Amino acid sequence: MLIGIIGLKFTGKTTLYNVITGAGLPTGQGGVDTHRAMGKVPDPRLDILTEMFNPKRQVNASVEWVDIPGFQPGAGADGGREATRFLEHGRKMDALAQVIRCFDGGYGTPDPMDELETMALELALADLQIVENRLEKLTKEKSKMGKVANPLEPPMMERFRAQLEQDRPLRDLELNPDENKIASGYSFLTLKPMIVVLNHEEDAVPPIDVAEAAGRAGAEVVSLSAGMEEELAELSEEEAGEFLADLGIEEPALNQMIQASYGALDLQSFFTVGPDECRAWAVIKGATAPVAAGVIHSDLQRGFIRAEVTAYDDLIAAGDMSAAKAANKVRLEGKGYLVQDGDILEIRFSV
Ligand SMILES: Nc1nc2c(ncn2[C@@H]2O[C@H](COP(=O)(O)OP(=O)(O)OP(=O)(O)O)[C@@H](O)[C@H]2O)c(=O)[nH]1
Ligand SMILES: [Mg+2]
Repeated sequence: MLIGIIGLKFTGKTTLYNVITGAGLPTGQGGVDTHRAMGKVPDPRLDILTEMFNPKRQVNASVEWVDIPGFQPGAGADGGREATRFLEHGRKMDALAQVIRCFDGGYGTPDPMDELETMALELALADLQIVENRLEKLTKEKSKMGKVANPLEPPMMERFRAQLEQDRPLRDLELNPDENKIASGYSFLTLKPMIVVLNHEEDAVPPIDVAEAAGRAGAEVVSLSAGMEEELAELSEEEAGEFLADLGIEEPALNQMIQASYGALDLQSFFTVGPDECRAWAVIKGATAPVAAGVIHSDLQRGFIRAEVTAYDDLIAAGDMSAAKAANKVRLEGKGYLVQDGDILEIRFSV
């Protein structure tokens, strides 16, 4: 899972990236390089399972974060190149997180609504260009061959154009599975799951109107203070926790970013346990047991027979696996079973 951190210049992207990856990159320097780092997904349930099963290793799920250089709208030829570069990076991501500056920090009065709208426009224009190029090609194809390869595509692209011309994201449109398949071939930016990060001073109230506007455009909204949390990196975990609690901050930036990412990508967690490893995995909500098995290994999906399923809460209530079995909390489920968040799975398979 690849999440790209995007935004205008000096909004705190690299600061946030440092907070969630511990990378320690210099900030406030207008970087032009892209950085990537894998980050563990913290999950207290997995820590408890590890205590219970005492395996050789614990393997958390992971997310890869990408710090993408910011862009300056309307910055002439050079700014134009920069904008293109940021869009090219963005297309490779599974989800985008736009950081918005809600602090002054010596960069002038913040205008979070303007940043939100500027980015929405930039992404919509980039997608519109693809749609228009495609429509042009389809028109040529039709006049040359008398028809197009996929008759679903021209009306779909027309719909896309109408949507984008109103600066609305493609994410808002209802697509049927066939359309989704066609659209997925184009890496549309406004079709990607979106997180909007309101980066503000720790004692400030994040702008509610911007949060609402972002929510209406289908984004997950996070509000945090990257600058303040970066300073906490010098403290011990315990001291940092106390500091956040004093400020009334319940979830540190990393947890908020993970929750928003899972929300935007519609993911949930399941676990596998055993003497070798206790491990957390991410799978799309609504996935069947074989699809979840396929996240572990394609053989497990291909040769799926059934899954032994224990709900995390049932296991904790029972105390251990044999007590859960005795209490009939370990169920045998077939191919149609829909995996639930927190399920502990053991896949029976044969290939
Ligand atoms: N006051 C305040 N300053 C912050 C906050 N977050 C980041 N900053 C500061 O804002 C400046 C810019 O931060 P960066 O993280 O470098 O911004 P960026 O978005 O990566 O900038 P570019 O890579 O140039 O686009 C730095 O001096 C940070 O210390 C915050 O929450 N409050
Ligand atoms: Mg930066």
